[in-house]
Amino acid sequence: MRLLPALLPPDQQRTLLGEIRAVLVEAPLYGPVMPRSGSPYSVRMSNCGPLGWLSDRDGYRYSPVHPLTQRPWPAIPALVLDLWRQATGMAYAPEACLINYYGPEARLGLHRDEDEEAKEAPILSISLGDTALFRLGGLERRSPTRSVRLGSGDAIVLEGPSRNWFHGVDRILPGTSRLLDEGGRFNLTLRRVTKP
Ligand code: MD3
Ligand code: FE
Repeated sequence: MRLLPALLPPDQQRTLLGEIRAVLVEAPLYGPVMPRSGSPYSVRMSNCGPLGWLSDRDGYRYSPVHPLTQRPWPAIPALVLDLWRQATGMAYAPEACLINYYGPEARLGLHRDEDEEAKEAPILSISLGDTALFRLGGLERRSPTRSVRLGSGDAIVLEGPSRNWFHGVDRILPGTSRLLDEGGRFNLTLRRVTKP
C-alpha cells in the first residue's frame, strides 16, 4: 500500500471535480442495492470507462452500460488516465473507474475487491471533498485493522498483497473540505478488470 498525500494540488482537484461532474451528467449517480437482500447502500455510485462495477439483487458484476440509462459509460477523463500512469507506473490502462459519492452519513462496510480477473493489477483510489476515515485490514476478515484518513486530493495505491486486503469506510468527517458546494466526498476507484 502506498499513500500519496496531496497528490492533487487544489487547482487540479477543481479540474478533476469538473470532469467528474461532466461524467455524471451522462451517467447519473444511482442508488445500488446489495445482492439477495436488496438493501440499499448509503453510498451512491456511477462509473466511467469501458466497464462499470454494479451491485444489484443478482450479484456483483462489471457491465459496459449504465443500469438505468442502458447507455455505455462515458470515457475515463484523460487527466485520470495520466494520474493512473503517474501513480501506478503501469503501461496498461484501467478499464473501470467507479465513482462513489458519500453524503455525511454514508459508510461502506469491510469488504475485499474480488470481482476482477486481474487480481495482480494495482488499484488506485483518489479522494475529493470531505475527509474519510478509511479502515484498512489484511488478507483475512479477522486480521488487525488500522484507521487511515483520506483527505481531498489524497490518493492510495493498492499493489502487491495489499491489493487483496479487507477495507471499508467507517465515516465521513463533514465540513472538512470546501471543494464540494453540497458537502460530502467523491472517491474514484480505478481498476483493471481483464488480465492485461
Ligand atoms: C484497499 N471504495 O469502491 S477506496 C470500493 O473510499 C471501495 O470509496 C472505498 O472500497 C471508497 O470498493 C475505498 C480505497 C481502496 C480501494 C480498493 C482497495 C482501498 C483498497 C483494495 C484493496 C485494499
Ligand atoms: Fe473496495
